[in-house]
Amino acid sequence: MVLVVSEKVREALDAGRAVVALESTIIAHGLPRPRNLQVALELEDTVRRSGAVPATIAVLDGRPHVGLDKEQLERIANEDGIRKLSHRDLPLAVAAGASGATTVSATAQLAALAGLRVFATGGLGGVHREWTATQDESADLGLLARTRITVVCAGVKSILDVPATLQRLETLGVAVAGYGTERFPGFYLSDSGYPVDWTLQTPEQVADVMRAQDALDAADTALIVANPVPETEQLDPALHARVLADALQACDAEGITGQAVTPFLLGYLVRHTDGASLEANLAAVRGNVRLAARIASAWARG
Ligand code: PSU
Ligand code: MN
Repeated sequence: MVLVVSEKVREALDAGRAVVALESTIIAHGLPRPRNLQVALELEDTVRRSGAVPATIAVLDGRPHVGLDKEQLERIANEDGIRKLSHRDLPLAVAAGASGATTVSATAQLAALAGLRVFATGGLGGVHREWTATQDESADLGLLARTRITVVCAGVKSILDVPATLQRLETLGVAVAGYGTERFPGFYLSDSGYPVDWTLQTPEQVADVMRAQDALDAADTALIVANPVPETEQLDPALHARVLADALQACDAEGITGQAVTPFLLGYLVRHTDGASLEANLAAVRGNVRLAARIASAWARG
């Protein structure tokens, strides 16, 4: 098999211990250097301190890795030419011997292939505003509609069309639950302005849903656990609204399309909020990683 599973991850899986998958696009393309490497190391540490084994996923020299060591994380954070790989890019990158960071869709696919069940990220991709003109819908959604994995996220990125994304998730049959909230979180914001139909309160309840998914033996779909950033750490909603409107305009004016759209918008927000959006993004990711470790532990306890 072309997949390289690190020894630590392999041992944990064999022993039935908790493992949390982490994506690498946020490191290579979602966060500025040098903060990105610090964050990558910090997130892995958070998983360990929460009693689980971290498995950051990326492709290096054509080999998909589940679990990276420090040098490999450094390559993803600092090497020039690290591509952004969604799941459709994986065979192309493998055959070309290329290196790339994996998005939610590619990470979820590789994690499931390695036998991992719990995955933490910041915000999912989804339906972009202007969808009627661009047809830009993240490949994250389609992949989660056919992959049995639990994704802990702070909702979908607020740069997106949130209600359209929620509708797509419903149409695709992907389960969504708020964690400790009846509101769908808004990535940088605790509340996107839209409700969720289901609320879970404990990691054990999440694990119960995962077991029910398996017991029902229906099509392999994901479970999205939407975990809001604490209100005290969210981005000021008024600032968010103002800068986001400018960012969308700039994206359009500069003719940015395809894979470049999301990194452009996230970068614009960081620069025009004096870094406040970065802090809110990190607060969200940290909370998701901690919760994912607790869910993985509840799942491993059986
Ligand atoms: N969450 C973050 N920052 C990010 C991403 C998620 O906090 O940069 C990445 C994820 O890898 C997600 C990707 O899959 O953005 C979506 O990109 P696109 O819209 O091009 O599908
Ligand atoms: Mn896109």
